[in-house]
Amino acid sequence: MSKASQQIDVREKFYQDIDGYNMAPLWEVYRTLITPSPRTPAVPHCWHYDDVRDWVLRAGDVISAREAERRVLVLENPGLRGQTRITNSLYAGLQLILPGEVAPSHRHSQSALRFIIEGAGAYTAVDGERAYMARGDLILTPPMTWHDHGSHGKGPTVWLDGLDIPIIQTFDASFLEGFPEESQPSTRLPGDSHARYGRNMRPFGAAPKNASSPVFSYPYADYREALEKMRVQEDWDSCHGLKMTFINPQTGGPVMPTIAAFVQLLPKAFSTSPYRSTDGTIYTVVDGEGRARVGDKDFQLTPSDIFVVPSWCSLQLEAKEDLVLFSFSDRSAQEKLCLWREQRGDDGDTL
Ligand code: 1HN
Repeated sequence: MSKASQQIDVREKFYQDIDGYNMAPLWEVYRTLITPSPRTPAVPHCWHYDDVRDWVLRAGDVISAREAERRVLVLENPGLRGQTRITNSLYAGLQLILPGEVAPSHRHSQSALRFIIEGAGAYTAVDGERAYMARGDLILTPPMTWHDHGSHGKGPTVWLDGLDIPIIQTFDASFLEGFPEESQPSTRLPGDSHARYGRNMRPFGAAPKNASSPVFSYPYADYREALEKMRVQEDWDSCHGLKMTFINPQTGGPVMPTIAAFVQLLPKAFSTSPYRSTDGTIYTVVDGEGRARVGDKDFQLTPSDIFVVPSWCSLQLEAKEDLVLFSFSDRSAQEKLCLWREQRGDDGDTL
């Protein structure tokens, strides 16, 4: 037997011996743990809304919102099947509420956002205030805020949910409580939080409280108008077009402690330079048509399509028509942990 194979035998025996003591050799896994750049099992993927819409609506035939608590079809990354996640750190799903239904009130440690895809007349109530939903609106339910959903509408309402479930799992820090009643009482008028915090003022004497925004509804009409006003200036970023971060007006920082949300406009025929960053990002098409090249995959984009760009995977976008994209990621958490990095393809780097 060669010296090398003898040594392997000795090692295998050693590993078996220490295994009984719940110990393992670092050197066998070291290079997979600490990599020179991010490696993720998540892969680029696109859920074309035309393909999945019917399944979401058919979920309404198999279970009620009340029984399901939340009637959601989870968008599972093909590289992470069975793990209830779209990236390693974030969960996403498509939730359905039908007329007259209620998704009962609860609160939990997880941060959640909703991006409304279709429907009218549904609402989310957050800590006593209702926000009515329209296509393209962003609604937040920050950690430990009571929230329930309901609909007075005529047809189905569907939205994209984004939560930091895997992050909370990593920290083993999950708490969930049910509200004593199915729907929480309305203790504030709709628009109350916007009146207090959403007009470049804040209540006199009120100090910033925490890392979550006190404004929890960001209507499509507002941000679209802002984008249209700004586009006249034509100061396009070569990697992002015209991109805005939704902020917590108390801090100027991202909307929630772990999740950041963005919207961007690319004018017709605009093509971005490749770009990558450490925050795996979920995008959905608000308006327009185009194409996304994500790593070595190509996605044709039409309204309400959802695609995922894993960490450190390059993204290049093309707008066939004026293209408006909403996106969210864990950038908020990564920046707090001093982890976030980016690389721009227009700096001469090849991505
Ligand atoms: C949740 O609370 C909602 O409030 C949606 O709509 C999806 C997935 C896992 C855990 C809690 C919601 C969720 C969730």
